[in-house]
Amino acid sequence: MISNKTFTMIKPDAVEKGHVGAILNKINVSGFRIVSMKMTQMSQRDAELFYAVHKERPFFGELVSFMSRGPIVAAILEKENAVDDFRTLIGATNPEEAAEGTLRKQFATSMGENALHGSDSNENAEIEGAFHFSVRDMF
Ligand code: FUP
Repeated sequence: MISNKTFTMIKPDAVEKGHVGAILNKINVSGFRIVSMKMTQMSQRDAELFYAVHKERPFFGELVSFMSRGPIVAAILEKENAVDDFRTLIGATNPEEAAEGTLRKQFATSMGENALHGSDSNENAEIEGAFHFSVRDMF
């Protein structure tokens, strides 16, 4: 079996609403193994760096203030086909377009406050995982 890794954040909206346990359970029963995990809060600069690819977009300021307004749960997850399968599990960026049974359908409230992040490629999964975790925290 070829396992690969993805990176996720349970975003401040979902942490504030007490959805961490339910989200982690769904991730586990969907077959993902937790490689690394922590609760942390991103500074404004952390969020600007993490989302630098979006810095020219009109929503960048809101995205940075949202992602730094409270704690998140960051995790590296492992599974066969992890990147694509996790994006299927979380659903579309806009929760109104997210399929039934997806985490964003269940827990997101808007395009901006959409409960979870999931890496969009193996390369970005590696970069994003390394943003939050050192090798000694990968199990
Ligand atoms: P996704 O890959 O589904 O997380 O979405 P993107 O990488 O396109 O966007 C990253 C984050 O920017 C989203 F989670 C929410 C925010 N965003 C907006 O607030 N408005 C938009 O029009 C697009 C994205």
